[in-house]
Amino acid sequence: MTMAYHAQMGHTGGDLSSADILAVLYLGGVLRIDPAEPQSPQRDRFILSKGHCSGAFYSTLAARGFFPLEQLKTYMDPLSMLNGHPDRNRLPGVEANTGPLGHGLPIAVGAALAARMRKESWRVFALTGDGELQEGSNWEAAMTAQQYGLDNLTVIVDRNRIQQSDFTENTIRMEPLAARWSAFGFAVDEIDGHEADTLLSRFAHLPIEPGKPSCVIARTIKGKGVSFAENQPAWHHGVPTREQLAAAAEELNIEVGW
Ligand SMILES: Cc1ncc(C[n+]2csc(CCOP(=O)(O)OP(=O)(O)O)c2C)c(N)n1
Ligand SMILES: [Mg+2]
Repeated sequence: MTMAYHAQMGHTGGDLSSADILAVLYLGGVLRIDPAEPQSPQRDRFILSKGHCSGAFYSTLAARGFFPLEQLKTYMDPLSMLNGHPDRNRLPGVEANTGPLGHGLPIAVGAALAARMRKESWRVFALTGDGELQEGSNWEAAMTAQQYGLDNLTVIVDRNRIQQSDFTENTIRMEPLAARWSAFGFAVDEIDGHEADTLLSRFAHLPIEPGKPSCVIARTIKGKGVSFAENQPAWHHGVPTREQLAAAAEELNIEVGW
């Protein structure tokens, strides 16, 4: 919220819906990564397919030690390493340039297939939005993952039920989402995307089913943690006023960063 306030841009709703998932993956010890060696060949690959939620992603990478927290102040500045959408050529820890929806999962499937062909044990995780899944390319990628039995791949869906301007079910209906993933050959689990323990124990036991790619549908709330932003389509790219930033910090019981 502080970054969006200073940049006067951002995708705060989806940042907040995915923050707990990102925190568990990066700070809960799920991803086998080392910020001191971001290009280690054996690392797990995480791809933020919903690349517009770079604010939450950069905060998480900084908290994990990929770059100094201080650098978050450059969010969206001209020539900053912290673009509105992640850039792997600029920022350590970023595996793929994302932002155009529907591209991250296809890249993740290619990476998982590469690991399989090389007989490597690293794993691939992709975090997608639920509106994003209206892009047909995701389902082409899903069919490919099924074809090759890529059980080294986990798709996490941030199921906040809101896309850019409205609820998903008013736009292009996504349900029955779990049944769809299952029909596309994935082993599926649907869990609370804000419960750290639930997320941790789910990610500690992957794949969900040997021989199949995994899909974790994380039920989330867009704008989670900030009452006036929760479940409000307008907060998809909402930018707080100084007063709203202060109110959000008070609700979250944290200091405004700067
Ligand atoms: C191909 C493409 N079309 C449109 C956009 C503009 N856009 C950015 S975010 C967004 C909505 C995404 O909704 P969802 O996937 O549900 O993300 P979340 O709710 O997690 O923010 C849209 C349409 C885009 N980034 N890429
Ligand atoms: Mg959404």
